[in-house]
Amino acid sequence: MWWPSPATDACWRAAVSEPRILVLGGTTEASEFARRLSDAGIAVVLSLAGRTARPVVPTVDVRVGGFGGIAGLERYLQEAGVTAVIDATHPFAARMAANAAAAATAAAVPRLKLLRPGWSAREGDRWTAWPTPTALAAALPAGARIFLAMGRQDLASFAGRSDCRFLLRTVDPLPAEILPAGATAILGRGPFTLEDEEDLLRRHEIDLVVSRNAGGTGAAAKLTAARRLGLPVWLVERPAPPPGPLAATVDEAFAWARKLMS
Ligand code: 3Y8
Ligand code: NAP
Repeated sequence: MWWPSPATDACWRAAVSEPRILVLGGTTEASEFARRLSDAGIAVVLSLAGRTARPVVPTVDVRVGGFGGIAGLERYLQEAGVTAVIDATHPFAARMAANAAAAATAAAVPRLKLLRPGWSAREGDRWTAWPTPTALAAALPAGARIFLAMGRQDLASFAGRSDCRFLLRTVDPLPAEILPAGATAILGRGPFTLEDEEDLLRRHEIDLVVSRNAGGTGAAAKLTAARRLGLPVWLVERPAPPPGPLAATVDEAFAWARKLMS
């Protein structure tokens, strides 16, 4: 499905009132949702921030990079004739979520947040929830060997804990200067397998797994591996989403989009 430039778009929009959906992506669900819309013959563009060097995305139209704040996104919605926005960004992409809600309101375009449920502890789990990475970092047991599976954005919170030994996982290589002292850095993007996660925790003799409560399946294997090895898991709780309609699954989001277009 081609995605006309705003310049040619005005006349095309005048001719047809074809639905065009903007999916704010960067998650497994966003990619699956965009693929299903495209397979149904609906014009869709999947938007990424450009945080990774080589994103893995479905064969749909993709745009990469920020919009330029709320005003930039509002302008994009109007110029590209977007008829609906699905914010399917990661639960911790709070600024994008807030901007999408404000810009969609300003442009009078319907918006839905596709927000997968958080992970919940089950029998055998030893989980502790924390409100912020800073509070979590301050409470880490001295000298612990920590698997830090939170990417790079909150690394500064752990800089002061040089008494801990960190195993860090990011999608792209980290600049040496932001690596906590004594840390081991590995690369990885989901989805991860249970066997690989268990092997990783054993090989590095991890005492404690630290993550964000991202939910979903792509990064859940480490939690099962921790349970099987009897390891504690500390999770940073997710921020509240902006007010407005929510979908917990791709099916729910698809039904919402279908209803809008009927
Ligand atoms: C650029 C797109 C897929 C999508 C994979 C999902 C799972 C892995 C959970 C761990 C935790 C982490 C991180 C994570 C999750 C999926 C999914 C999800 C956590 C990609 C992607 C982009 C990003 C950005 C990246 C951040 C980082 C966060 C790694 C693509 C792979 C740790 C978040 O190295 C970096 O600079 C990474 C930056 C933002 C958070 C951070 O603070 O560092 N995601 N992740 C998106 C864009 O440009 O808009 O590259 O293909 C998407 C995925 N991230 O099925 O292929 O279901 O969403 N991503 C966290 O939860 O704490 C990994 O390692 O166990
Ligand atoms: P964020 O802090 O909420 O957003 C910061 C700025 O990045 C936004 O204001 C926007 O810039 C730009 N941006 C974010 N997501 C975008 C998207 N999908 N398309 C276009 N621009 C986007 O976001 P973040 O936490 O850095 O996450 C960035 C991306 O990585 C998102 O796509 C998210 O889904 C993905 N991701 C994040 C995490 C995580 O842990 N945060 C995990 C997995 C995937 P402008 O203001 O210029 O528009």
